[in-house]
Amino acid sequence: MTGRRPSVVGADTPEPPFPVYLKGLVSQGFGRGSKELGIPTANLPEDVAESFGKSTESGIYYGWAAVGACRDVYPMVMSFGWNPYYKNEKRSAEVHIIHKYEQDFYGEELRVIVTGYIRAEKNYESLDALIEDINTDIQVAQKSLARPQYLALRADPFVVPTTTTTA
Ligand code: ADP
Ligand code: RBF
Ligand code: MG
Repeated sequence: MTGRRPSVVGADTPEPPFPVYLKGLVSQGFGRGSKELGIPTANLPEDVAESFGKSTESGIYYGWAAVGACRDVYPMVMSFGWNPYYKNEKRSAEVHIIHKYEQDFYGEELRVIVTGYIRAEKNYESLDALIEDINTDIQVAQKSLARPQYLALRADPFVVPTTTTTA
């Protein structure tokens, strides 16, 4: 049992180090089947994850995300943590965008504004428990992002490409 969790996290205005701006080409993950769980996670490049780790701890974060030339900005939840796959030498940053995409977007530019921290990473006894917590993370992100100072970042030029920008 995970118990009840707060439905909104973080101050009403993002506090340092947030907002944190991350950008990179989507790379192949570890094929752990996130998509099969209904929760695909797009991986940011390792060096981008490394730079995020300089100002933050491991855990689950929320914010805004946009892909490629598309000007639509969606809420996102991000898992940032040590990766056993690399014998815990590297941390990965995996972004689940809260939007239904018709196609994969490997190799495209992913732009993310991390606006706050949700919780620490946990070890789960079952996949169902993990999925339940991720679904709660998604609700927490949506509610937390509905505040004015967070909504304002959705229009930030960092995530919304101008019409003249080339990738
Ligand atoms: P991998 O192990 O390669 O990360 P996943 O099963 O986690 O595989 O799938 C991630 C890929 O799914 C992303 O790189 C992206 O191309 C695609 N994708 C489709 N919809 C989404 C979404 N809503 N959020 C994140 N990635 C998505
Ligand atoms: N994996 C964990 O082992 N513990 C976690 O607390 C955890 N939280 C996650 C939260 C979010 C929002 C997302 C998208 C993934 C999370 N994962 C967690 C899953 C992990 O990073 C990876 O996506 C899965 O291992 C893929 O099946
Ligand atoms: Mg993934």
